[in-house]
Amino acid sequence: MDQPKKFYLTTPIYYANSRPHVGSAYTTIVCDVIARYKRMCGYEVAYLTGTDEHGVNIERAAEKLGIPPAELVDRNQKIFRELWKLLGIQYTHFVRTTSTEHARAVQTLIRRTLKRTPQAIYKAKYEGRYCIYDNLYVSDSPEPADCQICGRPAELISEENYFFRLSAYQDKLLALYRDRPEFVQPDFRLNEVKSFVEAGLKDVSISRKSIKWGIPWPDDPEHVFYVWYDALTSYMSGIGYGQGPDGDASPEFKSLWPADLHMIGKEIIRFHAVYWPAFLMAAELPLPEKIFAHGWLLFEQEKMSKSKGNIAYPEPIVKAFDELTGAKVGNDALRYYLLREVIFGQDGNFSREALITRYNADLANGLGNLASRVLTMIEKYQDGIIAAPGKVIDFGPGFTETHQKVLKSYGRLEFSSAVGEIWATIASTDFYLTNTKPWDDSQTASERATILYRSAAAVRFICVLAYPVIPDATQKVWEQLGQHGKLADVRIDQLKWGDLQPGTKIGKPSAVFPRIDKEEAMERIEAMENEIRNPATPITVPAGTGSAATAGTAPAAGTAKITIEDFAKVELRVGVVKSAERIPNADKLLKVMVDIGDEVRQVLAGIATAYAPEDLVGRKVVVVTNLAPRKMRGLESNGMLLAASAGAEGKPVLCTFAEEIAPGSKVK
Ligand code: ME8
Repeated sequence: MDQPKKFYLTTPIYYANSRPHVGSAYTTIVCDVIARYKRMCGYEVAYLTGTDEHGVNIERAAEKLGIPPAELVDRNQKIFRELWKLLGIQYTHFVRTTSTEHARAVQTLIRRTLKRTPQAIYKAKYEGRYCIYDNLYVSDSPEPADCQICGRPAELISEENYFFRLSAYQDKLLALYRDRPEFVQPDFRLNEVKSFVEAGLKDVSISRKSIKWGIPWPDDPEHVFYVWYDALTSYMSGIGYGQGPDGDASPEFKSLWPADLHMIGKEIIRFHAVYWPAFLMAAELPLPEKIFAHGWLLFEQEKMSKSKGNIAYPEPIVKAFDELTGAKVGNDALRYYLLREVIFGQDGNFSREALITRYNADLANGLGNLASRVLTMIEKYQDGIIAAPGKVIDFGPGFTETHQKVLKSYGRLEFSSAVGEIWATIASTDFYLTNTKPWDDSQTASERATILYRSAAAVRFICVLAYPVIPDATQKVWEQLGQHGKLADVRIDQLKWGDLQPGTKIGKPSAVFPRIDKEEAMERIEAMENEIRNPATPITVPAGTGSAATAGTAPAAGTAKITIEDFAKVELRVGVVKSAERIPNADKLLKVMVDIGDEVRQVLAGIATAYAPEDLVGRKVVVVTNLAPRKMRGLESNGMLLAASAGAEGKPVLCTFAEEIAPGSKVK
């Protein structure tokens, strides 16, 4: 038997100084789609990710928290792994740059370089400006300069370092770009890289004396490796470089290297398309096949980034969708949105509202509705059996054409067009059903069987093609269609229409994408994001009207008892409503100004369905006054109004007082 073809794919390893946001998760999600697609084409895929755990920004972040860097990175790498698990990321290798294996690999690489190309490394004095937030040399002169990514002033660095003679690689790199134009993609990025190299290359410092938190230079431990030399080597250390019997490479490394694809974001292209090939050339190691630099996810028109603080986190989105629908849909919703909305390679705007809209329109009303229509009719009219079509139908070149187009788009990493093609088939199948009306009494059993077979075959076809993007729901529909096994094992490149067997008994139809209420979803996402931003919330307060009450954080009956000291942490005061108003585009929230004795607070309360704003003025309420501020719909809420939650619908009923009581009085 033929050995399966191998495909080795990497994401950048993530800085372990903070938790991932939607922008950073984007690279990993995209790679997971590629990995799943390649596996469905028969490849044995190795997919590497990991955490970048050295460098000055980690050292400083740990210092701020008063913990050792090792503890900080250990804590943070777990957050990455948990997130990848939540997002269903099927990576095969996870590198931590603080591992001994990785350190050995970095040292092996430099030793090999010193042996093969000794003139590539030399010692000299370095003076320049360096951004500690983006780990980037901003300028090679001591003059003050701001970082081109985050805009902050860069720090002055002056020390004796080991240098890599990058200047000697200008011609070799230009020849590489000329001979292998696919090496850097998209092509407009290749042009940027070429212009950069053509303008002349300066040697780069690849060690540091001022930093302790790094991998020691072999035989000169006063120096640690510059974090990018260290980090780039992870693509090799993670698959066994430096661990083999010959001191260089393990059998796994030999079978996987060079990588087929390094997927990265555009801001780190220089490191990957200029430095990395030069480092490898000097070590006389093969170069990766391809580097693809995707665009940024923007949030409010700016790059979503931890140094700017304009961040959306993936966990609240996924969990809010799952909780509100009672189904595992959040992961598919996020993946679908990112892959569909952003033209891969370009920048794209991220908006939670747009994500919810897409979910309802394309997933709930689109695929979910089509699958449910078809399955319900098969159950109703054919006792749950996919009957043979009444007449032999030519499935038509249309589907073959779609199949080819989708494969081509996936192959070119044009995800938005792949998804667009698949959804066009959803629309045309819906249209076909509406036109042929299998529910019409005038249909004979044979006519109906033809329509339902064709529609079920379309749903099956869609499941296979959409699986890399929305793996959870497609697997569910697959099973509901009575198909066996894992979609992951189906060969997407060999998909055939006729593979749907007449006589198949379908499973129980159930909604795979229940609709979601936009406002409720927004509130819940924002509440969970606030929890991430202000993790120190001492205890949660049951049944209130602020976001905590709707976040599903209220302890269920029977949870652990709290002490009186715990309760005393919650500051409750009498408030009197001074004014209240609706918030545009929010059906449930009211903006309430409430007098709590020594100040008038703005509190956002989810009571608009039960109270008219004008009826609230003068009302006495109970306010949680020491709740960390949180933002909802762009407005700050400084506290929470307590309310009971009535009936199955959870209608809010505000807590109030029958007696006269002054605003600001303590409630205990
Ligand atoms: O760069 N939109 O790590 P990192 C799209 N440790 N992608 C984004 C993004 C955004 N708003 N923000 C971040 C590093 N990314 C280095 C890599 S590799 C040898 C070392 C992407 O945690 C970014 O482009 O800053 C990169 O692909 C990934 O998140 C990790 O970024």
